[in-house]
Amino acid sequence: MDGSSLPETRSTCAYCGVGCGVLLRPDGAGGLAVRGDPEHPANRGRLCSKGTNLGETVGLDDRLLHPVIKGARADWDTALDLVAEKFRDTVARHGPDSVALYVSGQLLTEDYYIANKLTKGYLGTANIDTNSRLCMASTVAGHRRAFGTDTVPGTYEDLELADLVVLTGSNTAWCHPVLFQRIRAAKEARPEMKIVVIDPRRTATCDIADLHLPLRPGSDVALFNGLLSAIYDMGAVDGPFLDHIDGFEEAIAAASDSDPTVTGLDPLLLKRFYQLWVGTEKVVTVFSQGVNQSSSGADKVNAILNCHLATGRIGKPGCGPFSVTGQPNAMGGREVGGLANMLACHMEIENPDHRQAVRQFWDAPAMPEKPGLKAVDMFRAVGEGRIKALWIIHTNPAVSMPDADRVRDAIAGCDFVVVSDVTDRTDTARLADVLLPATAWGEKSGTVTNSDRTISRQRAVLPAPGEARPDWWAMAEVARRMGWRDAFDYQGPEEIFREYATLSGIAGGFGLDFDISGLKGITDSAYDQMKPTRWPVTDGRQGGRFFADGRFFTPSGKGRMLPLHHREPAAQTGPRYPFRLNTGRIRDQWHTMTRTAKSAKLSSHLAEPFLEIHPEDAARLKLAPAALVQVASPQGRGILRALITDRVQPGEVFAPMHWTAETAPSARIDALVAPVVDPVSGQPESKAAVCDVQPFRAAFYAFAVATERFTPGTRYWAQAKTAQGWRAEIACTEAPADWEAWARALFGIEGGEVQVVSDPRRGGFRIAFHEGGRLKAALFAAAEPVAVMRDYLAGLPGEEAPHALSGRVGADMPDPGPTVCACFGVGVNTILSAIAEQGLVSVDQIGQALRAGTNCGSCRPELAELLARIPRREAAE
Ligand SMILES: Nc1nc2c(c(=O)[nH]1)N[C@H]1C(S)=C(S)[C@@H](COP(=O)(O)OP(=O)(O)OC[C@H]3O[C@@H](n4cnc5c(=O)[nH]c(N)nc54)[C@H](O)[C@@H]3O)O[C@H]1N2
Ligand SMILES: Nc1nc2c(c(=O)[nH]1)N[C@H]1C(S)=C(S)[C@@H](COP(=O)(O)OP(=O)(O)OC[C@H]3O[C@@H](n4cnc5c(=O)[nH]c(N)nc54)[C@H](O)[C@@H]3O)O[C@H]1N2
Ligand code: SF4
Ligand SMILES: [Mo]
Repeated sequence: MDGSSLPETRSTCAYCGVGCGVLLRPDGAGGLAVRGDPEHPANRGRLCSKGTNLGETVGLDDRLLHPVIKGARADWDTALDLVAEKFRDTVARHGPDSVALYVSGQLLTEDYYIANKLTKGYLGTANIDTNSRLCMASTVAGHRRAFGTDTVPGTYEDLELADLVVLTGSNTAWCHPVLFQRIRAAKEARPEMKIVVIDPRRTATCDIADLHLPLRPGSDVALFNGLLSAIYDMGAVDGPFLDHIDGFEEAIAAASDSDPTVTGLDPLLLKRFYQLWVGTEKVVTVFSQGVNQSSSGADKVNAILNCHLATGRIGKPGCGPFSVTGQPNAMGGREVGGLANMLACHMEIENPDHRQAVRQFWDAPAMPEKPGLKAVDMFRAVGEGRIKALWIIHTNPAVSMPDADRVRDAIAGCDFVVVSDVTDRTDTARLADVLLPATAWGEKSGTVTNSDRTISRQRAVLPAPGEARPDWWAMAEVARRMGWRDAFDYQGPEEIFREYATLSGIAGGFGLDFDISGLKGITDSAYDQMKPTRWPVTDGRQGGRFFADGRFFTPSGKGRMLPLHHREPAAQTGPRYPFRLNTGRIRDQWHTMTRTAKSAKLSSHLAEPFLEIHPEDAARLKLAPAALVQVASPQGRGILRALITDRVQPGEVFAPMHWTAETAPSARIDALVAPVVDPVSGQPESKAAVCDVQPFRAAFYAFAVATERFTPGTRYWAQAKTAQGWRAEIACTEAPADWEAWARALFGIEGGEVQVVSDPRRGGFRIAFHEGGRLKAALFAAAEPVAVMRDYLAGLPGEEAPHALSGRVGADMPDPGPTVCACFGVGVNTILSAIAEQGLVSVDQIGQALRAGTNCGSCRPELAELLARIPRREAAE
């Protein structure tokens, strides 16, 4: 069938919590064309680089297509029977708390609902937690303390209506790129709108900032306590609104005790920020992981909420605190009660009335009375043998949990581990006793809720490959095999959704916020057609904002301000571990890379893990550019490429969270992060570990490209997909005696045409293998980090490339350099020379000349940085 004649289907992006609408057109041959949905309220047609390149990630390479038991192919019946039997036996022998589910903010709401019902209602344990514990738990705790429920008061429009947008602990440009584009566009339309970025690093987000506050890591409570004092001192308190707020006096007293100098910020800069905030009525404070992932995460959240409550700047157009969610259904998971300390629909496990109502509704045989184990404690219990059967669904904890080596070992040592994933190539899947193949994004169907409470449909447009099945189906099947036939007798996600909407009406009856009972009678076809819908949805109300009316969900009906005190991050730097280790995300990879790394385009932006380190520290450690460094913490160690930059402060280093044993085994950064948590929320402190940094001296360094995947297995390696094959960085502490034999073993090549250039005196060796005149593989090794044109070489495998061993393009052809624009594949060198040669002075002009930045716009901050690097003509003249 001609692909272009297939109709487009509306769906929602697979990745972040912005929740952009997409239009999908399958090409009939397994491929998928993707564009932004002009009608979706979250993005109005925009997409970022990850959304734009979704089509490159739906291929079936590396997919898990059938169940696996102990490494051997199995059928679904056998696998499901085994899971049911092991869970039943474990509960019978060791009690319900000896089993656990660890799930994900990327599950669809319907999957999530089943996971929660199975665990809390039927297995009779609250031991279900989610990777949202690593992500949103501090916000959930902060919201509940201040509002009585976990409610996001505002909507995305507020970001455009505000006169001041504060982005704190959020690299919005890379992590919520479409919101960033919306803010940028609003500022372009109303240049008087101000943007403040609060982040220890100078990130791409600072591109649109009027003010950047590079605070000391972990000092947000002091910063916002200072703001609260300024609000008070400058008479900006909203007196009438305070009638609806408890705790004002205590909060002010604590704030005035607070010392803002612990932020390390210039007092004048602080004052400018305070004056701007206090003097601007319409202010939105956006916060994300720089706030949440902290041993004082919940306090940081409440410090922000305090300021909005004191000024009554909440729930009104252009005003409010705004937690942006990370995962596509982080919000849905919170609604459905995925956290160990919640019940469904924002009801509370420790509230006997809530418990009784849910139990009755589910007709549940058993119901836990106290919260279950939170993620860090859960894996500790796994390690100690207290949890004996564990089901991990849609998350990769052997990489993403703090103290990841210990977590990996705990999973490996657990009696019975089930992993549901779309691939078996993950650090966690490799440890499973039973692997269950899940249908992936594009093949499955259900709902997700984004950061502004908008529920959108994900729709299936591709057939389920092999024996892959939806996650809800696998869980419901296990439940039925455990004897709960009627309670889990669902024919499809729409049935689950109706049940869930009905249950939410009970929550509404308790006066809670999350009530979508208006959708409880939704027909199959209405569910099929469902448009993006902001909750609540009841007979009386749909969507809108919360709290401007002063009505909160606490027992007193009042909002709560909290007295807060600054606490240092739990791990302290000292002579042994002098650096503060910050971690986070890069623009074009998603978490543990199981999907984005399938895209050559997304992999070309930053093809290797790195450690950002300040030039002064690099000079002290005698690090040459592109040196490798050994990073050690009390928990573990790693090897990364040094990226010397003043974007980080002296004494602080930053590493991405994305690389795994599959892609760069020495760069699993969570192996270095301590399992310290916020006592209120249980969220780990992923942003403030401590470490030592030392040069890593290798006997040789190499760069390799090949048409087929290869696994270097050396002390250091990092691999990435290219358009027609793979590329890798390699380093080893021992040079091989026979280079050619080593290279052949690396690539698994026996015969073939071979070219060799070797320079034994300087430790240099280059080898290329050709077949039928086309390059199959090439290795460039040297005693120092190899200087070759990597992005050019990455394009050669599969091509006729007789001169590959020169390592550089011929004089007549330019080297594009590392990709900046992932949509049109425009490299840094191409951009720099166009700027210089054509005298380009703006990002738009670069777009006109090269198309870079004109599609998704995710690279615009980097284009601006490149412009700044080249002196303008006027300046030069
Ligand atoms: N490209 C991409 N986008 C993503 C994801 C992805 O994997 N890749 N993941 C999604 C998910 S699940 C999430 S949760 C979000 C996360 O989105 P973000 O929270 O924006 O991303 P991070 O890079 O984790 O951290 C944000 C910033 O917090 C800063 N920070 C560190 N410590 C502090 C501190 O003490 N105070 C303050 N104020 N800031 C600090 C860091 O320097 C970092 O720049 O991104 C979502 N979007
Ligand atoms: N150091 C450090 N650590 C961090 C963070 C940090 O900033 N710094 N951030 C934390 C945060 S905010 C988050 S959200 C976590 C994310 O960490 P994880 O959740 O562990 O990361 P993902 O790579 O998103 O894992 C998702 C898994 O689900 C699989 N999968 C994809 N689609 C499906 C499907 O449809 N069904 C099933 N069953 N499986 C599927 C993928 O292949 C992958 O293995 O990391 C946390 N860890
Ligand atoms: S901002 Fe990008 S990753 Fe996030 S939902 Fe939109 S297109 Fe997807
Ligand atoms: Mo997250």
